[in-house]
Amino acid sequence: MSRLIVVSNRVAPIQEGKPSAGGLAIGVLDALKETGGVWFGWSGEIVGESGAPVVEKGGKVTYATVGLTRRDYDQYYRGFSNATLWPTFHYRNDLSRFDREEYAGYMRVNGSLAAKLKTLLKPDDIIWVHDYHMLPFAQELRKLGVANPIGFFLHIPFPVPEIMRTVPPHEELIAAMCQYDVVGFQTESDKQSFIDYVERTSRGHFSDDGMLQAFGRMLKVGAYPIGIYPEAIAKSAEQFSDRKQVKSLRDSMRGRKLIMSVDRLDYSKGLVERFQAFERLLLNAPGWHGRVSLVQIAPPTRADVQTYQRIRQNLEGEAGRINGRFAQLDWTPIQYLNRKYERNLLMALFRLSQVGYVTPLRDGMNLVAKEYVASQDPADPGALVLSQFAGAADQLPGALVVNPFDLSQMSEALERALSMPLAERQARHADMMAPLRENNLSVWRDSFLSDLRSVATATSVTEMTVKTVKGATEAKRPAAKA
Ligand code: GDG
Repeated sequence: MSRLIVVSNRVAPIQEGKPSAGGLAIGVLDALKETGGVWFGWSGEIVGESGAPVVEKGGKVTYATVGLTRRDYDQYYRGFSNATLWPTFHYRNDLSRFDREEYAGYMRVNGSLAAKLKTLLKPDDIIWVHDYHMLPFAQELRKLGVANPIGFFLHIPFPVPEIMRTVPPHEELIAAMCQYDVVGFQTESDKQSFIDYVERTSRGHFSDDGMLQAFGRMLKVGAYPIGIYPEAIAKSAEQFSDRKQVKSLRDSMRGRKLIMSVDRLDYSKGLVERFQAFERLLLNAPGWHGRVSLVQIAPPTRADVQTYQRIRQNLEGEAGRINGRFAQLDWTPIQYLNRKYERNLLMALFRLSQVGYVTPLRDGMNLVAKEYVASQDPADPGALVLSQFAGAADQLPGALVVNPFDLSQMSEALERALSMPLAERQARHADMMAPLRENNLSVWRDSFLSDLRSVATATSVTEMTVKTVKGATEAKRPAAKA
């Protein structure tokens, strides 16, 4: 079996089982731990000069990491990736900026990372690239003559063409994405947005077999919703329920109901709106005063990006204002914890709570929603209030689906979730567990990689045939468009 090379912007630290608070790291590490392979990307360090990859082994996974210079970090990571692509792909083009030098830095870093990866590659490796930091990575590898199969998975939403076109080099980026053999999205609607762009703007053609013809290339385009391992999560949630911190929270609740939210601190997660909808519940239904608390865990990420400093201040302000308005001597309505917690502890806290409150304004998938469901005690499960703009809403039929821009609807859903009878909670939980089991993380990985392997084989067979017929001597795989 060929070696799997996973490429992502950030490689999680080598201590196994301790990935950073981020869906990509959690998904990729879990997927790699089973199959083994190489994980290549940025070490998280800023260095004077970026050198050759540092290679270390951790269990079945080989970690190959490189540092970034301050200039690379500012232009590629903070700049074009997180100040242009991230907001735009989350439909926040009001927060997006474009700077030509940052874009040049983004392309340069993709080129230099590709050159570094090339030194580690074997001819039969298959390469799986992840996320918006690396849209042009295959194009850069192809320029260097790499002919291996290369797939790409986008963890975040892909915007409709009108939004995509607000990124000035949009066509270059899409042409670069078409250098992959498989391009995967979280949902059918993200996939459709990409196809719409290519068909309308670049005169591509998508056929029923999932193949897209565009920019002189044939590639597979599909939806591969990322999953979790629900059984493992259920087990750790149960085991960790005895932990001191869980018991002391349970004791401090003294029969009060608990609404749990966990998100990286990010404007796409709809935290302010969520607090305001909870405030509306307290306003409209005073019977809940003293009987329900919202615990929001929000570990900081990208703390040096200015927009993230603003959201933090904003959120602290809102939590303070709402608590000031409603708190009683023995009751704090919102507990806002701006730090990271151990993963198993989070799952146990999910299990302890009566409501999971997951209301992003836009989200690729949202693993927290799936983890919340998997953590529940099937005999007495909590209810899930979930945004219609999370990819997970397509897959969790038992959730109370809300529009996070409608505060009244969210507060009504909270009240309904808090009062939901046991039989309904059980039925909804069972409805959600079935698809979680069926489409677990292995299914996500295996279906993507099986498409990548078969497209790569089909393409090389077609090319061999073409070569034989024409007697051509061109490279095995079509070269990247310059
Ligand atoms: C991106 C896309 C897509 C959170 N706080 C802590 C902690 N977490 C863990 C959660 C969950 C993960 O981080 C967050 O995953 P999400 O999917 O909710 O969101 P993103 O980080 O934005 O992930 C997203 C995902 O990629 C996967 O494709 O679903 O749409 O944006 O697993 O539990 N983990 C620990 N401590 C915390 O305080 N240990």
